[in-house]
Amino acid sequence: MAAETPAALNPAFAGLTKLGWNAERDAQFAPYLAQGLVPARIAVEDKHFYRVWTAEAELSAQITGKSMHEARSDHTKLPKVGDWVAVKLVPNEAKATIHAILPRRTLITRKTTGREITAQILATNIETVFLVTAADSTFNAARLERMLVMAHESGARPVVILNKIDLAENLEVKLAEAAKAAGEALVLAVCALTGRGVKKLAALIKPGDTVVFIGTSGVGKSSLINRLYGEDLQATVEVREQDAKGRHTTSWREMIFLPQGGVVIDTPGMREFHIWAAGEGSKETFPEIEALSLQCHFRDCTHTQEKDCAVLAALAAGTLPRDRHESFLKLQLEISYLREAEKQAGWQTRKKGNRVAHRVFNKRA
Ligand SMILES: Nc1nc2c(ncn2[C@@H]2O[C@H](COP(=O)(O)OP(=O)(O)OP(=O)(O)O)[C@@H](O)[C@H]2O)c(=O)[nH]1
Ligand SMILES: [Mg+2]
Ligand SMILES: [Zn+2]
Repeated sequence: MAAETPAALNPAFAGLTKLGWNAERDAQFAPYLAQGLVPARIAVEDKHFYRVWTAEAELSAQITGKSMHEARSDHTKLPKVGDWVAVKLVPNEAKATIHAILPRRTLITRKTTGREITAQILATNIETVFLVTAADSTFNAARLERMLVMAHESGARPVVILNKIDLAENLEVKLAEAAKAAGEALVLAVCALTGRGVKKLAALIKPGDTVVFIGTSGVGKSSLINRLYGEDLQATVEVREQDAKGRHTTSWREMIFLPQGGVVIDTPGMREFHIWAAGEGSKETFPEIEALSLQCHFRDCTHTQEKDCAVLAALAAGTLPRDRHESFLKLQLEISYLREAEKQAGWQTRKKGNRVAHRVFNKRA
């Protein structure tokens, strides 16, 4: 018998495969099954209240007092949107308690704004991160680069979405800048207003996939998701509130199941992006600089003033654009600042958790 034959799925959980459940999850869940718990996925998170999806129903859920206590010293232990969890059903009520979180295959974090450096998990167990940016006057290639670093660290595939192309001046220039920032990541120009490019976007989401939309407020994340969904999403999801400008702004993270298959996570917009635990992400964002640096004389070359620096040589020869080098240096500065702040805040354990998630993902890929 072929060793590759996948383990048979527990038929009771077949309803979860469209949400990404698989034989690996089945195996992870075995000990909880023995305790009479049921698998579910976190669909909505609002403070300590959750909505979860089981194979049969959508339930409201809360974590146990014990988990709440444990999470006080490490809030990565709190369930996040996208998490697979083990829940105990409350008999005769559409309620459950969350007892455990299954290992996170990928997770996307950002540094929260404020004086303290803390990582906030935006979503977990995602295949693709759509980094949405608008092609209007708010377009900013440097911000896109920072978003890409964050996405590369998540373990998920990043795709750059340039929305609002109907409002773009010099679209070609912006597309070129986006492509340069994106490196090897795909760049898609779309318009949520007219639906242009949305078919191509939809084609990137396969049944069983989970994708997340990330980007600053107002770039059109929810509008694009509405397009992907069809017409009735606004009626289905009443988790929006109107801000002062009368605009619908997403107020919390939520999972949406697309009729054509695939799960989409909408996130509230953020004012700025910061890098959390950067490292590998920077290399992937600047692959040409990474390639050149292999030829630098010093292994720890900073590409600023060293002798026999291949990056500086490429810059002098004009084969490496000056603005790419500048973006790279700016990013390094930001990373070193964050590392220092991180060290002082004693966040090493959290970083370790992050790396484990990468490894699990890479092994699977
Ligand atoms: N002209 C134009 N307007 C768009 C397009 N996409 C979205 N908009 C408008 O931009 C505004 C913001 O769109 P949203 O979808 O709410 O943006 P968001 O990214 O979800 O914003 P937050 O929920 O606040 O993070 C709305 O008024 C949309 O109608 C587009 O392609 N072209
Ligand atoms: Mg929104
Ligand atoms: Zn160098």
